[in-house]
Amino acid sequence: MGMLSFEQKYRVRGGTLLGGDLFDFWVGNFYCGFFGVTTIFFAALGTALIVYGASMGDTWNIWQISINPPSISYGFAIAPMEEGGLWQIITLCAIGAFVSWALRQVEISRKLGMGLHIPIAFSFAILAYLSLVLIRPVLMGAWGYGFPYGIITHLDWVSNVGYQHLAFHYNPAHMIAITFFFTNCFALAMHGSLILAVTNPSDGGAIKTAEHENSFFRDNIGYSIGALGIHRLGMFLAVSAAFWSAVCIVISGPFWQGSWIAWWDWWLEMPIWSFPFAG
Ligand code: 07D
Ligand code: U10
Repeated sequence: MGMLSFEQKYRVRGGTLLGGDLFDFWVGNFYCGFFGVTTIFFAALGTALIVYGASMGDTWNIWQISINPPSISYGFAIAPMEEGGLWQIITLCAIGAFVSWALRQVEISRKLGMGLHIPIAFSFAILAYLSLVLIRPVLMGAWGYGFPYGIITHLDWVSNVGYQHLAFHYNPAHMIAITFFFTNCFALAMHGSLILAVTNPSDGGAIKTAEHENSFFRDNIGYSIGALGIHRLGMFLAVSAAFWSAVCIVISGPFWQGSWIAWWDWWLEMPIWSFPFAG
């Protein structure tokens, strides 16, 4: 059972979105709930279909296994199993499992009487996934624009789509997404190391307090965002990284074809450069 004293108090019935009392119970540490059942259903079915798809392929090499989307010529049709139909069902299972997981997070948050920050943050990860297998394929006109489910093959897909736009580093939304990912990494490194530093004093030393945490950053960079603030910053950076990732791939194809380098021509074409006095 739970490790924290308050769990006995909050491990109560209610707060469910669907199913009422039916699945309102725990299995050891884990809350079940209606969406726990649907998560397990979709995840198990999807995983089994991936293994089935691998068995129909020509390799058991973990790096080479790939479940490919249908060819573009199928458009939005349901493809035969071995020609992308499997990918379509696995995609449905993945979406079902991810959304179920988010809704299970909502139910647990409601039971605990806390905010919905966790399911909201996870929803941005789901959005990024949906941008690749649902939003962009729908805007482009075929399921075949989704990425293949394989370790090497999905990397090949990223490379191919990147070079279709000549130099993906010039995609402005990709730039912003990367900046958020790297800043997030930096912030988490600072936060993790700060927490380890204050909670692991030298032998016989006392564990340090929030005053020390604030003082460290004030002495070092002249500013401390605070214990609550660093978590708000972390959520903002993480959610923004996923959001701008979704934007960067949705604009590539549906809203901008060709080179991302050429997109920056708007700068060269600004009338200010052709003013008479510009020399
Ligand atoms: C999509 C994950 C969602 C996860 C969910 C949960 C399970 C459960 C359970 C194991 C968003 C999944 C849960 C499965 C499993 C158990 C127990 C998060 C997602 C729902 N790029 N690029 C990105 C960089 C280049 C290109 C994103 C860097 C090249 C294309 C990110 C570089 C070219 C696409 C990023 C770089 C190129 C991207 C990916 C450097 C290739 C995309 C992260 C340093 C020649 C993709 C929405 C992401 C994208 C994407 C970073 C280089 C092309 C910002 C740092 C120049 C085509 N690139 N890239 O999306 O935006 O996270 O996807 O060079 O499609 Mg890029
Ligand atoms: C965390 C946390 C937590 C907190 C926190 C934080 C993690 C428990 C308690 C911390 C988190 C934040 C503060 C959040 C904000 C962070 C981000 C958004 C991430 C990105 C960060 C930034 C964009 C900020 C980056 C800022 C930097 C790198 C500071 C730059 C500083 C300088 C350039 C000055 C460097 C100072 C030096 C070297 C020493 C002192 C020097 C001076 C005062 C200058 C004058 C110098 C002299 C008098 C000495 C003579 C000069 C010499 C010898 C040469 C100097 C040469 C120079 C070029 C300066 O988990 O919760 O809450 O808060």
